[in-house]
Amino acid sequence: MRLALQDRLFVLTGAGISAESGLATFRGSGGLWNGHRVEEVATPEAWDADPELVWRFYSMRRRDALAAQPNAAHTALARIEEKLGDRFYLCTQNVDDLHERAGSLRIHHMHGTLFQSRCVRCNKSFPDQSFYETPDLPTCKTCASPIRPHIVWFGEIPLDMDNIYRELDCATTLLVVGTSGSVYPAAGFVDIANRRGIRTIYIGPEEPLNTHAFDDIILSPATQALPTMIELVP
Ligand code: BJW
Ligand code: ZN
Repeated sequence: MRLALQDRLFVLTGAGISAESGLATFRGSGGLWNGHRVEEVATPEAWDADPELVWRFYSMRRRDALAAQPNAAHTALARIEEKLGDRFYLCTQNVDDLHERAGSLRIHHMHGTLFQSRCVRCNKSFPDQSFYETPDLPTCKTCASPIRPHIVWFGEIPLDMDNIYRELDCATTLLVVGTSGSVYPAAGFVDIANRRGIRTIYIGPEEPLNTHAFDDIILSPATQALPTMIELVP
């Protein structure tokens, strides 16, 4: 992936980039949590049926993310951003904060963030690192409605799609790292890139579902492939 001075890089990351930091992927060996598939805990229906279960899931995710450290792949992307400045844009599906802790600045969490919550009625998000693991769930100080994780569940619209599409529209290379290509709209970014005729590259140890859509597939863990790319960026 040698870049020229005028190139603009759009990076999409998924759970695979945090796998080597010890955070479980969604569709990796056996799925995720206490026998629950992600579709059972990451939906508005799950929230309506059992908010306590959903909060226990996200409390565990907060605990795991707080204990994890950024790895060489997160750091490599931050180094590439240092070189490219505003010609770099990182869109992550991940809700952990490992990209930020590695130094990434131009980053957007399209599926929300673990360390914010919001009132279901007022809709205003706020920083929150608490664990809610008892039936005594949090409520809004203003309107007393339930507080939910600031996460985009299935059937909800990912955050700030307009800006994502604007960035995709002016990118010259799309680099996708560690995502199975099974969840839309992120899995469709490569099709948008192809319609624009820009270069598309995938990095991960196994082929994603949309593998046919990429120009190049680098079958390698992110911590091995990404650090070697720093020198290819002017
Ligand atoms: C490594 C590695 C290493 C391992 N190095 N790599 C039918 C057709 C098309 C679409 C739909 C449909 N029915 C419904 C839909 C829409 C739906 C959808 O896509 N469903 C599919 C299941 C089909 N999507 C939605 O509902 C989305 N909203 C939407 O579409 O709104 C409409 C709209 C869109 C746009 C504009 C206007 C309107 C919302 C999706 C929300 C997803 N939410 C979740 C959970 C919340 C976050 C959380 O709790 O963390 O987000 S689901 C879960 O999947 C999570 C992830 O961000 C997301 C993607 O998973 P990811 O990252 O790909 O992880 P894995 O586990 O699948 O893959 C890991 C990869 O890493 C693997 O490939 C490994 O090989 C690799 N790997 N080690 C590099 N060391
Ligand atoms: Zn409220």
